[in-house]
Amino acid sequence: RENRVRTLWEHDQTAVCGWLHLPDAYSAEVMARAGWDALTIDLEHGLMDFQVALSMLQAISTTDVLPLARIPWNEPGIAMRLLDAGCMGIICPMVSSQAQAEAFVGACRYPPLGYRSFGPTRALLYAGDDYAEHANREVITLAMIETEAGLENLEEILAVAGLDGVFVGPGDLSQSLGEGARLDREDPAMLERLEHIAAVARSCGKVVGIFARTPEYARRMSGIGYRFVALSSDARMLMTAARAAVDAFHGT
Ligand code: 3PY
Ligand code: MG
Repeated sequence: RENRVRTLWEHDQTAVCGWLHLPDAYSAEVMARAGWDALTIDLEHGLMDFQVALSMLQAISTTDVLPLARIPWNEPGIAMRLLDAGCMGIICPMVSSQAQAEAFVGACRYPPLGYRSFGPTRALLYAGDDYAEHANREVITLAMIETEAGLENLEEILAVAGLDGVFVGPGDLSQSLGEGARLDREDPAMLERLEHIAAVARSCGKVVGIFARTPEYARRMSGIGYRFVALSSDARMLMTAARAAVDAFHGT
């Protein structure tokens, strides 16, 4: 199967990623038909457990959308299980130091590049019998920059071999900086930081991504070099569309 996200990155184009909080295979399948380049099953703030995440991966793989997951924390066991289940990339929250980035990337790479244990149960079905030969090349690793320390240690984190890039969590980053959990910030202080992160990552030849609430903001980020934009969430989209329909009925 073609890795849509890597193909876009090879052409310096932006991948747009849907975000799954609903713990359900059918809703994942519906989202997979919507034209996203990738879908992230969010095991940090989403409501699914491993069994449901597995059925969501099976639903997503009825399409060529790239299946990714955000792990709940920088813990190798869950990263390895999700990769074995056929996830083609892992987003790790709260990476604040080079050592943390190394631990994360190592969990996602087979030796000699890392310490991932061998046993690609469903990954073999998803990605072919030769999975083990290309997994280290294929699997995407994104470390989240969403703490003050992570921002300070950005260069060291980006220097980790095998890390594909960094992914900004604006809510946590704002909170960590003492500015409250805010998304889609337009203020110069935040835009300057976001431009800095993009410039440093790109100068290291790495990808930079961000979570956005609106397509307008995601496009703006794409315009300043962000090549992976995660947009809203299934639950938020459902709520927005449902509210709009009820409001339209009432004429409000
Ligand atoms: C954040 O904004 O902190 C995120 O993790 C986005 O998902
Ligand atoms: Mg966060």
